[in-house]
Amino acid sequence: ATAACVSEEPASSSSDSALSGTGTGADCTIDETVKLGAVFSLTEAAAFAGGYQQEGLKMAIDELNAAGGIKYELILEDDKTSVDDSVAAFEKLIERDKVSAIVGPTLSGMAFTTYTDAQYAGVPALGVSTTAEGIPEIGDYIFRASLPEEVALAASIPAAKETLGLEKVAVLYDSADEFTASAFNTISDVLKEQDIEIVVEESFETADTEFSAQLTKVADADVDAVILSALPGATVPLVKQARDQGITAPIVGGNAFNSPVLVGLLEGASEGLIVGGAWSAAAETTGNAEFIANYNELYGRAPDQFAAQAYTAGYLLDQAVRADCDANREAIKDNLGQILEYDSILGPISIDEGGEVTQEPFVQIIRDGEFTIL
Ligand code: 1QQ
Repeated sequence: ATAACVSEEPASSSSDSALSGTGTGADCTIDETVKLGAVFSLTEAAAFAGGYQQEGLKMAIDELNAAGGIKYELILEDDKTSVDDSVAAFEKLIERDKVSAIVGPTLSGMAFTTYTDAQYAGVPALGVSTTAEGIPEIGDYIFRASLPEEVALAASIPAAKETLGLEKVAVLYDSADEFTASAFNTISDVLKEQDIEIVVEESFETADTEFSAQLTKVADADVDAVILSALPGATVPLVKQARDQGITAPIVGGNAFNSPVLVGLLEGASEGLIVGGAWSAAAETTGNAEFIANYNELYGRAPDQFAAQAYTAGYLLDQAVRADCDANREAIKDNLGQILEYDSILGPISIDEGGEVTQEPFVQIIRDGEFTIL
């Protein structure tokens, strides 16, 4: 972000000459191993995304190391979907490992705390799934290669309106999580713009498993669609219970829905779900087919959006390092905010000085258990 938005100025920034090399761009050579940290939720509630993120990022780092000139070492930490563990992981990477930059964490709910620490320490952090409002504004060391939920919903709701002819909808949201609560604000704004009436508005909390009170109101209202802002933990029982209660209305959601794990857990109940997100297996973006094939070969499963974004982050960091052939924190910070139209598997992507990403969202519908572009 611009100086005016910086919440805390970095304490100090030291420069290690061994981390700056010779040559530029593809010809950059750096003698010292460049340490990159990653903090993902590899266990507990957000592991549905963290597992893919670790795989995607590792794959990118291996490819970059094979390309030569710069040797990256990836130091990976599990935050166990907990704010305290996420803070401890950032602290370890910053103080002990002295990494040049950090990728992650998985959830916005953790990023609001960990990014304040990274900003204070002067360590660039690049989010790959932190979609809530206000993330890049935390400071000038904070970036994201993660489609903001606002952008995903601003695409998925109009697309759903066009496909389904929406007039009256129910909005159900998790009011306890920072990402889902922030998305609820966006949903309300987009519905208003689109002249779609909210006839039921109900909230619940992240760990809830029983939704009959909210769903009875939805069933009584005869809505054209249900707009849902939830993490997969609540989405799965909620959608299943909705179908069991005889609610057949299509369900529309954002980034968190763009997950094969979710589709698997929902079984047949995922049919017709409409999702807005950062990546599609069906997108004909540069390198996408090759990425999918290589990923399948390496991990024995298909990648998802979270893998694709983490993979892209590896390349964006490499671009930022190569720009001045300098892997010091300060140089990475300066150059991450100058990425103009990088042609990625997510499509053309840019990151501005304020740390915000610009890319086209993909709206998909789940048909026969598969994501198809709408
Ligand atoms: C956020 C998200 C989550 C759904 C990522 C897994 O978008 O917390 O911002």
